[in-house]
Amino acid sequence: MTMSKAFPEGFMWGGATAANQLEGAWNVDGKGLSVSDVYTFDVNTPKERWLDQWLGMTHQQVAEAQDPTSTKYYPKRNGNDFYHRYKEDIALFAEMGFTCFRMSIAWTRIFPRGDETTPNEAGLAFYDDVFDTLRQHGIEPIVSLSHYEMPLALVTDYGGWPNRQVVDFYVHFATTVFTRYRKKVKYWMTFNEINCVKHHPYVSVGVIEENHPNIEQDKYQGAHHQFVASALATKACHAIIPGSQVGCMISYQILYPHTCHPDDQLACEDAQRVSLFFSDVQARGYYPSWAKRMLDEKGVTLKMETGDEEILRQYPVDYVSFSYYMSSTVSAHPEKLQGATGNLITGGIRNPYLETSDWGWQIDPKGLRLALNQLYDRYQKPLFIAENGLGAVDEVNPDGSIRDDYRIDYLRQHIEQMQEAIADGVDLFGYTWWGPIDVVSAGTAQMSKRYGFIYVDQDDMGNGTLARSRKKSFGWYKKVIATNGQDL
Ligand code: BGP
Repeated sequence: MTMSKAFPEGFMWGGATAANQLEGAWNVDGKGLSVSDVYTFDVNTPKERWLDQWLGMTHQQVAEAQDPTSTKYYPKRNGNDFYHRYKEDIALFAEMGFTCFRMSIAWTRIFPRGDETTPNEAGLAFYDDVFDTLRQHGIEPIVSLSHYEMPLALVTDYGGWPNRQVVDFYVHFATTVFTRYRKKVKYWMTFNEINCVKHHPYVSVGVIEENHPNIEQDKYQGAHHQFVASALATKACHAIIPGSQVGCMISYQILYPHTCHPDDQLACEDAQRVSLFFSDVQARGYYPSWAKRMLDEKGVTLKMETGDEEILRQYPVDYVSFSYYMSSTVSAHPEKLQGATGNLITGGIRNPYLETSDWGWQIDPKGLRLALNQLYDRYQKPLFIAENGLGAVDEVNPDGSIRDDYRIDYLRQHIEQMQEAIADGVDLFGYTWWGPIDVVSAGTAQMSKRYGFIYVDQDDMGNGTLARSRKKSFGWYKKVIATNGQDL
């Protein structure tokens, strides 16, 4: 048998985005406020505290953001103005040869508060036109139903996902868009990075952490409701759109034990379980054997309704998708270690064998091969890389060119490892680079943390012409797609 490192025919190449980081037009055509629209950006925050701005949303911030006279800067409200420029942007994606495009529907364009019965026609019409434009260019849309953007009213008036009623609101939203777009969208994802509730319960399950008596209880109760909602949405999608494919989406980092001490290995295994717990339930259709102990140790007692377990079992996802940016190192005693990076996402421990991005994310292409193998072994379901990318500060030369060789290197190395994983036997059917056009960063709300092949002229405070231009990586990715991953 000859080993092939070729990408399968029909492999899907493209880019990934989220409505709240991209669209702007936050109060246009009937859109309501989402959790992401109230995220402020304070330029004076020191770099190592950027993430905290997002993690530590307070009740006061949420209240201020609803005050129309507030003068604070809310970067996600601007996005990069895709709402008005999508035809131009999609034409640029088509020029690169994209065969797919991952995007999300802003729930608040369809149901501004989340609890309405009748959808907002203007919101539905906007996505009709986006999907039509994509299809005219031969680009397959892949749509996330919820990418860190639930309606704010479901948080303020209902307490977010810990409230069971939110399951019904979500399923009504999902069913509405499945019905409307049944001829236009075949691939769906139910929740973006569902396992990130452990880092940021506010945007994930709509829970404000401030002065919270038992946040773990709310995080996992909210997650349980999302599992049920995801299963019910999968059921509805299959009924409404024959041949549709519904996936889960997790944030995945390969974890290495800091040393070969068994305690570090155990800590590593524990950390991985906390992460994979979510896709275990969604892909296998049941809670893993160790879930009870994990939840007990967190002081969580889940409330399940009769029939929930049956729903999970009957409607698991069709495929597993994930974001992959970096790997992390785990120690049983992180407090004793020197050299912590201070980056919450990387767990605070530097891996001496890896380089980091400017934001401390540890770049590890071989970790992607490991991730693909681990997830495929575990689930035996088709895999899709929903996000991967390098956030960097780009310099615009006087002639307007941007030579982002660092981005090309990152991409090349990760594609090589995808080839290795495919040769290992992994069933990988697509890849979407995060932020193919510069968008507002999810974690830092900066515009200057850029991932794009397409540059957007806008700074961190929203100044700029919003003009689009091609970076060097634009032509490079185009060539990769044209050769189905052979010319790297
Ligand atoms: C993922 C999110 C995206 C995205 C990306 C990069 O966690 O799903 O929304 O933005 O990370 O993160 P950041 O924008 O913070 O650099």
